[in-house]
Amino acid sequence: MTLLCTGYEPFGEHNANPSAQVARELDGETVAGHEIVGEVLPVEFDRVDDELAGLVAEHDPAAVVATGLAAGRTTVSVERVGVNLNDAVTVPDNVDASPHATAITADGADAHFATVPVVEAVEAMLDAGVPARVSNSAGTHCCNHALYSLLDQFERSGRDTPAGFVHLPLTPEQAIDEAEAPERGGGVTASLPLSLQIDGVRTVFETTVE
Ligand code: PCA
Repeated sequence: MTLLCTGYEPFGEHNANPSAQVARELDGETVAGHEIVGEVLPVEFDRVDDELAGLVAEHDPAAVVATGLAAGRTTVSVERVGVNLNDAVTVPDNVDASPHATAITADGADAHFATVPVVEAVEAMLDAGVPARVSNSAGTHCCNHALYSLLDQFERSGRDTPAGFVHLPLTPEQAIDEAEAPERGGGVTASLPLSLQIDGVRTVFETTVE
């Protein structure tokens, strides 16, 4: 079977998205006899559900780990919960949709817990030297939408495939590119090298399927 790893396109003020880079890098790797399929999703609230459903139908994965960028985070963060809420806050999606306090699914549960082993995955990353933590909120943008939608689709269809979401920090290259006048005392946002981010997401898959 396969393992589905999704990343997201760049969005908002960002010219790159490390999650897309991670998905592309992991594409074709094998973990515990399963081949990782890496795919990049559009940052569009209205397309997330169908894109994920299509990828699951196409690849029939043994586990799904979706990933996205959360600039400012200091670690690889494994999300514990997806909530039934869309709010773009101050960052419209890539087709300028900006939902405000709307449900993802009108008749859905308020929240779904991730079904990957969240705590064990974080412990394994820490053991492997990857700065990581459990996160108790994936926010209300497309990343939370992906986590909630995956879990909701699986619950409704009775599919017991583990699914989860990992938020990633900026890469150092991106943090430098986005920094404003650090030589004058301006800040540089927290970052982690892409290689550590890749190790982290691979470890989440290993913990889930091994
Ligand atoms: N991060 C955003 C959406 C796409 C992405 O990579 C989020 O955290 O929801």
